[in-house]
Amino acid sequence: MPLARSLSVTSLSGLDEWDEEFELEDAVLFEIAWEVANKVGGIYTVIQTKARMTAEEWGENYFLVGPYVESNVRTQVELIEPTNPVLKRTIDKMNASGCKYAAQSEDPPHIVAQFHEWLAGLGLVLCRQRQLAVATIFTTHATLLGRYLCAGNVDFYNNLAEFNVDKEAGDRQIYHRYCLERAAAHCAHVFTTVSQITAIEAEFLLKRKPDIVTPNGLNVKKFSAMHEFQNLHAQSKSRIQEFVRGHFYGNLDFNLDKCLFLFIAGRYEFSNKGADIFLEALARLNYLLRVNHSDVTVITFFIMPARTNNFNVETLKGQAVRKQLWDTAQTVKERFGKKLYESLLVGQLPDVSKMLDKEDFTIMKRAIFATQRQCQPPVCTHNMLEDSSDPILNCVRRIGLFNSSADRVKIIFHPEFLSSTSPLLPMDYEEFVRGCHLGVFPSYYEPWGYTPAECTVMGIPSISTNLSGFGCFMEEHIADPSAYGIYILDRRYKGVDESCNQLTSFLFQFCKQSRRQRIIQRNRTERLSDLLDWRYLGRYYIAARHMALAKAFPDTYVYDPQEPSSASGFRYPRPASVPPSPALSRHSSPHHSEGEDNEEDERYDEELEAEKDRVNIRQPYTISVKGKTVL
Ligand code: G6P
Ligand code: 1S3
Repeated sequence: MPLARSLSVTSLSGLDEWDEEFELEDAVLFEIAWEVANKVGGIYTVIQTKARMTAEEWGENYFLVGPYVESNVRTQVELIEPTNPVLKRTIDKMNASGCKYAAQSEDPPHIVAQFHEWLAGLGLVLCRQRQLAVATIFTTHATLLGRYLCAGNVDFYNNLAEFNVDKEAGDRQIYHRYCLERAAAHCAHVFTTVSQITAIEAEFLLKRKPDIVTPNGLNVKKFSAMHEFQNLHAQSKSRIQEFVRGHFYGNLDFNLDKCLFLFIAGRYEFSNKGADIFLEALARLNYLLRVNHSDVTVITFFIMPARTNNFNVETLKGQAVRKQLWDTAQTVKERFGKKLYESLLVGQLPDVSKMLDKEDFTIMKRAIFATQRQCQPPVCTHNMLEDSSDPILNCVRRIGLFNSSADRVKIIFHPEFLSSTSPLLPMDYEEFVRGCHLGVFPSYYEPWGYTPAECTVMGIPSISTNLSGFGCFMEEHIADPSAYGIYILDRRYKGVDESCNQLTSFLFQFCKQSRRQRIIQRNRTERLSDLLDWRYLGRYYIAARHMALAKAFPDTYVYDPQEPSSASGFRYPRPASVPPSPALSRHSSPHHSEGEDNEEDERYDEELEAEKDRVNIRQPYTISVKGKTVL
């Protein structure tokens, strides 16, 4: 029995809503990945954030297949009986035969199956080897060999064409996995990857050029009040400040209101993720801030999971001391309030000099005594299992950034992902990002890079690179990315030292911005979120699926790619309202209010919308089903 569904595609900002309904025939979509309901890294985010949009398109005929991990099933999966009879039969047969390959049904639907990464790729190779009637897509989010080569300090991008891939894979003892990845890429009807830069890498290392690039999107949360995300920044920032009060107890000799919170987060690949160059740039920034007598303090968080043996005592003690000081203040406040109340009850103004008695002072002195500290605030929040060989700690030792009073740049290495149940910093990742001022991701190897994308949709500026999929994508779609708080570091055409200087300069310029400039910049950053929404980027996945269906079932589906035209892409114009550089700021008056900033920004929003209307977005392909053009 053929199943009918409707498909609706909405383009960027709903500019040209396409809502024609058509029969997608009896097709079923499977998406297979190791990270389905199993968080390891970025692929989980791709699948989890895209699921809603894909389910809207495919309804009950969309199936995600992942590993059975009991704890994940309990927390992330709702167990139900399949309603599709063909699928039910298949699952029953698989169950009965111990999960072996089931016999074909008499009335098979058109199946499209998308396999992510080499781990799932084995299924694709077997589908093809057994000549199953399945339209297959293989998506690689990074190449195995690329990741290994980059981690080994190789001049990767200048030597892409030179690598003897078999030998390199063999030398790194990943030959079997490499072969699987390459076989999946070659067997697939459609081969995709997440960015242009990884497409080039795949062409050289896997020897197949991807058919289509499917950039990673996010679910963009829209608030009814336009500046709600600014309020959230202020709320989350105050919670980070609370943590900092505890961490730096006894050494709080800097102005918390003039503190900027920077962070890097992700898989702990020291040089691939650019932690090496970031630390070096921080050392240079520290020097610049000191010699320029800056009153800004930069607190930098490294959130990268490593092997640990829980939190360390000094870090926990910091939060305990802070809590104790807070409790003491509350106790004294209550005693003070009681005396004040008694005095008012008898119609007298209180004698302020007698409001605090000896006991109050004793309590306070005891609390202050507890804040005395013989050591500097710790760099690392946890006991590291490989402390002496840890690359971040070793680099910190070399550059000497030990959180001393003289340093304007402080470092906090939190070698565990954040959690709202942590006794130290009880915030989840999203809350933490919102409270920071700048995300720094100077990666050398980054096929896409969700971290700067997540910053963008939350209105937090970020630094990425022109070697990351995200950085290249933003460069392509924004006329002046840095004006929008998207700083793109040149790691492609510059040497390491030059890139490091550029990074230092980005950081130093950022530190020189006034609060008002930061607020305006955050407003601009947040405006880019439409660009990263699955509502727009999901169309590339749709195209990949139709391309695969057309290749596997040419009698039913036709896919007709069109020549790209200059009008096919939207580029955010340079913001005209307020210059991004502190030197060019039009308002020097200290009385200029945040309200005025917002009005000015709203005017700019209108300009931007008008520009979006002018530049229409075209589909780069058409799709027809049984001779009828549907897209
Ligand atoms: C948001 C809040 C403002 C606050 C500002 C602080 O914009 O709405 O009330 O003053 O954040 O910005 P900053 O960059 O200094 O953290
Ligand atoms: C990969 O995860 P990673 O951090 O190892 O896949 C992600 C999702 O496509 C991508 O954002 C990231 O760049 C890749 O490196």
